[in-house]
Amino acid sequence: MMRVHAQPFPFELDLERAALLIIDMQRDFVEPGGFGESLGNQVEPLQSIVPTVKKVLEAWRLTEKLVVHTRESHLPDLSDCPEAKLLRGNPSLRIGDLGPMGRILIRDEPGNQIVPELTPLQHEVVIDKPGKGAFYGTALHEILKQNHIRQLVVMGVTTEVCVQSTLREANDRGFDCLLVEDATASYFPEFKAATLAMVTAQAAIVGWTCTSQVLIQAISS
Ligand code: TIU
Repeated sequence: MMRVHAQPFPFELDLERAALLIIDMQRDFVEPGGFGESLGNQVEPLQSIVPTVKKVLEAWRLTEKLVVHTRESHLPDLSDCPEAKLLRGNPSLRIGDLGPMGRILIRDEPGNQIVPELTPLQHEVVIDKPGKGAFYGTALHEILKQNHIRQLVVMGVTTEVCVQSTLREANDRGFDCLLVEDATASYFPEFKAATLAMVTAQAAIVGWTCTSQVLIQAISS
């Protein structure tokens, strides 16, 4: 066990039972021309965390513990995309339309790949997920159980959408979650701040948050 300085109180990290979970650091959200921009968002706040996510990932890889990457993606025939999701809003490009990085949010298209700085290693787990939460419609829970995981260290985008949905799904399944504050981002800074506050409120009702610096210090010691 190692004690990590965290909000709302220290997190007792048990590396033997912990996995690093990186949510949706895909070109579709982080780079211009993808799904995120098609919804009317500026991608710069998401781009700005890539070096921090990379630093934590590199420190975690040295521990040789489990790494899981997720991608929000749909099958080319859209059979796993509910009509409500497909038709929602008034985006400049809909899911499945051809954009500058291939078909928007479609599995294996160039825009659906994890950004090159964070490319998964061969042995790392990659979960393709049709929803915002990483547990819905995926094998994530089974994989975590097989690896005897009880704690999740979470990074990625966007804080209040896929990250928060995943934290809540994980929390209900009995995982203790530690969200890395400067390794998560939203298109809306006020939504990121609100998410960090609501996750840790009420004595860690959903989980804990910490900085990348204290996490890296803890796992590197
Ligand atoms: N739109 C938005 O903020 N997020 C998503 O659609 N997906 C994820 O958060 N990955």
